[in-house]
Amino acid sequence: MRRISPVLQQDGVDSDLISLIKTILAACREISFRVSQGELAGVLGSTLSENVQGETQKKLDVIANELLKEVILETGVVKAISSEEEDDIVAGNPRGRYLVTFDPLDGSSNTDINSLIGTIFSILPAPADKEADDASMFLQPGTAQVAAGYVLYGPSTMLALTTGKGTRMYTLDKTYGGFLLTEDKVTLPKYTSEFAINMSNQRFWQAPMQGYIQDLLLGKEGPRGKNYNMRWIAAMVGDVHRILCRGGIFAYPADNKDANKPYKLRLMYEANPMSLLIEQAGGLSITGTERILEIQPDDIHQRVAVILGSRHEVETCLAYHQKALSTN
Ligand code: AFP
Repeated sequence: MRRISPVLQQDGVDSDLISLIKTILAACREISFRVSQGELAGVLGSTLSENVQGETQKKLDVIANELLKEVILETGVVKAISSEEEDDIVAGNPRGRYLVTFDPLDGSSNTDINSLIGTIFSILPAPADKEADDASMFLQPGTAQVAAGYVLYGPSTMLALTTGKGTRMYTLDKTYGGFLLTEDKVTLPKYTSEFAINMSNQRFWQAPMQGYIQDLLLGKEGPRGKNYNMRWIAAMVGDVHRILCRGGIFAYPADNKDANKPYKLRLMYEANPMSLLIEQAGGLSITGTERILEIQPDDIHQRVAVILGSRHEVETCLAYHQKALSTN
């Protein structure tokens, strides 16, 4: 089985980028250990970082954020980081070549029930002509990402990673401490009969989404002519992992539950990295009107509607949205 470095070298990935990815993964191994300690995490402390020793009474998402921030900034190749857990960006080395965005613990409410959670990260090139504390550096579309991935803390700890040459999966070998390649070419089936959506929001969705899901629920007797199954993990990282493994469609669409917050998921920390992983595996990722990876961000914490997964199913969902636009 192959370790991560030779695989990335074979893909021609820059050596600084390889060491940055490996540093992120070192932090994720530590998070994996903490997560596996469950209720004991606050009592037994750390294996990696001296600085977070003694601070372990904090919640796991705060601990994960601090670990990632600390080790990423220490690499010297990162100009700034932006985290879902931080209001502002954190400046690093002014000459650093990369920017890193991350959601340290996606699905953090699942920690209370010992269910799936994960770390999502995205790496962008750092513009040379801007100061390290200039947040506008991060306002690049998802197509600019040089790497994106997540580490899923489940029964096994798994990494899904892309550097633009397909999506690969690795499994953490806890006996030797590294990630080993376990799926060289993740390929999403084009067709699916499984969907993931929080159905409790149904009455708040816009008409095209209402119509699309209604037709899935009608099953064999409806226009889709087949029965659909539903899954919802309440951690995007878990739902996307299932889709990368066996196909499906995931949606967190716009809703009017709260007029000030029509979307839930974050573009830079969730939607962009997941969209790159999905597209690199042959799937599609859209908002309902546009390709997510082409969105020009205007704020580091901006939120978007997300519809991603198996190509044919996402195209079908898109057709419901386009039909609504053309009849309006
Ligand atoms: P948290 O990380 O705050 O728990 O949110 C997770 C998440 O953003 C995403 O990972 C899930 O798909 C979604 O929220 C779940 O949302 P619901 O609360 O509507 O189930």
